[in-house]
Amino acid sequence: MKFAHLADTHLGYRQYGLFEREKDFYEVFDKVIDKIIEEKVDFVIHSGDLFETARPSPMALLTFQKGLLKLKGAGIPMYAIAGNHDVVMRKGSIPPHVIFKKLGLKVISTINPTYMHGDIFIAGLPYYPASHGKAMKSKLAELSEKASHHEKSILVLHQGIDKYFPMNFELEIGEIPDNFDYYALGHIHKYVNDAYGKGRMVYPGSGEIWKTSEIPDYKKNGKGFVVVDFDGSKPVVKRVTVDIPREFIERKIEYDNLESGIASVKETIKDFDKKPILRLSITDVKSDTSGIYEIINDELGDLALMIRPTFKMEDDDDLPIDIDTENPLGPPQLLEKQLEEYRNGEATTLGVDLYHMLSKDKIDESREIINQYFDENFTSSVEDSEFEAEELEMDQPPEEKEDIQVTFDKEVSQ
Ligand SMILES: [Mn+2]
Repeated sequence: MKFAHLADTHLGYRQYGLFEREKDFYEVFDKVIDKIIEEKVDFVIHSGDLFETARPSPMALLTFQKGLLKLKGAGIPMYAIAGNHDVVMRKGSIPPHVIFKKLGLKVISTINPTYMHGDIFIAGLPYYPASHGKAMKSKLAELSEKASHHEKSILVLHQGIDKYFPMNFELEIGEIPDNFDYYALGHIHKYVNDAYGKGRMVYPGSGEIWKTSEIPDYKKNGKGFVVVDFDGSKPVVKRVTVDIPREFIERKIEYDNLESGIASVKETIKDFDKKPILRLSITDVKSDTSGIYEIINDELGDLALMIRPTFKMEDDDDLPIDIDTENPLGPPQLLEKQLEEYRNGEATTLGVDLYHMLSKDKIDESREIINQYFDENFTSSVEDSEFEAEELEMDQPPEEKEDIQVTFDKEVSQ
């Protein structure tokens, strides 16, 4: 028995507000489905954040439907949980996954947390925020007890674990039951493949570069999914990578070598099939930034989907510690000093970048970096705040119960 495990496909995400980026996420999903079929697996597990939001656009829904039907045509069923992005747990709310049950999607939910695929026991839970840790742990104990009656078992979760995600986690590694053979996880957008319990614990990572902080992991592990051979005494995990449609190019250019730096970037990207996203960091800047913007745009504008330059002024490194009346600080430095109290380097950078951009009336660029900052830092906490304590169990409407139960019984009897 072989299965594919993927997660965090975030269908419908429009990075930088660009439709091209939304289409990139769809394109990579199509490729993943084709590769899964090539791998001749018996089933697929999706560990959450299938969609970017709990209210996906028709195009996001259609992309998933196309993939699901392709798998169905190849005789490959999919099991899926909701992640923090694709469910809003208000009373009566349901994840978009439910739409696809009639097309064969096996939704793993709090009401219907277990399935049998042949003799493999598949159990899972949708995303639980840290505030609901107690409820989650008691559910995990129940699933662990059930798994103990089966030879082979898989646990599907969409959570951060302290060992891999120390900044923001809901579970400590020791709190996860250790009697499963495979842990099909989602939520962390980087590739993790570790020993745990009776077998392996895997985060396949996200399908595309959702945050630029994922670029180092992308360079190391690529983007894609895993295929798990479940026949031996231990699961054997194979990484399958999928080319993402366009590259992110990061370059540091010294102001004194601006021309040759830009020429070198131009040389790198001139033959790319799809326009890349350029992240240029211009250092030791000795002039006003609007002139540099113009040069960059003139030279590279037609070759890139988007150019995101940042500027480091020549004297940024040696800030005076106290305000010296002989040599007063300039406005950017004063701003930076003021922002230091928040102890948040990214917020300080944003503030200073905004100062430089708005001084030059770069309104659109300013709006863009604000949106980007918001996307990268607040998206998941905004979703979390929509959670209400007593509503946790409601990820399926009551009238769905009977229907789910029928599917469940049918699966068990197979
Ligand atoms: Mn995600």
